Amino acid sequence: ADTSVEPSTGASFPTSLDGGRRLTGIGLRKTIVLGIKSINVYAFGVYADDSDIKRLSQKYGNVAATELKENKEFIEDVLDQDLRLTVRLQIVYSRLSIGSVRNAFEKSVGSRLQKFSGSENKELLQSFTSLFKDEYKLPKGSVIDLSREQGYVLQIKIDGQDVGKIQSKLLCKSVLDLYFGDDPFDSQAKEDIRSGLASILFE
Ligand code: DAO
Ligand code: DAO
Repeated sequence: ADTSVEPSTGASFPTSLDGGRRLTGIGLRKTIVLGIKSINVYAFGVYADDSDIKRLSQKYGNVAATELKENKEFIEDVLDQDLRLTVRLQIVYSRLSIGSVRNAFEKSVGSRLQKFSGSENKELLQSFTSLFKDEYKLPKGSVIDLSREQGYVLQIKIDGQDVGKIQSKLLCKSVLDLYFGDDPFDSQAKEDIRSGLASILFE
C-alpha cells in the first residue's frame, strides 16, 4: 500500500486506513524539556472519512477550492460536526512514561476544554485520563489511534487494541483542535490537513 513518510522521524503512514479513511496530512509533536531541549515525541497523521466530509458539500459547494481551506466556518464545521476522523500517533520518543502522557494530556487537551467551554471540565478530563493505566507501555514505534466515531464517541486504540471510549462532543473537538485548530502543534501540518479536508469536497 502507499505510504507517506514524516521526514524528521522516518515514521510512515499508510495513505488510507482500513474502513477507508484517507490521510489528509502528517506532522510532528515536539516538546521542550528542561526549558531548552526540544524533543520529538510523536509523528501524527490525520485521516478523514470521505463520505462524511462530503456531507459538507451542500453548504460549501459554491466556495472556490483555494478559498475553502482558509474558510474558518468550514474548519469549525469539521471540528464540531459528527464526522468520522482518526488521528494516528506514532511514538518516536523512546522514554515515554504513562505519567508524562497524562500530564501532557491534561495541559494540551485541558486548555482546549477551557477554550471551548469556558470551564475546566475536570471530571471529563479525568474520565479520559483514567483510561491511561500505568500498565500500558508506549515504547518507540507504538501506534495510538484516536478516533471520533459516529455519535461523538472518542475511541482510543493502542497497536490496534481497544483501550476505551468516551462519548463527548467537546472532548472530540478538543483533541482534533490540537492538530488542525488555530494553535496547532505543527502549523505546516495544519495547513496540509486543512487543504486535504477541503480537497475531498472537490473530487
Ligand atoms: O521524559 O521528561 C520527559 C519528557 C517527556 C515528554 C512527554 C510529552 C508527552 C506528550 C504526549 C504524548 C502522548 C502520546
Ligand atoms: O500530544 O498533548 C498531546 C495530546 C496527546 C493525546 C494522547 C492521547 C494518548 C492516549 C493513549 C494513552 C494510553 C496509555
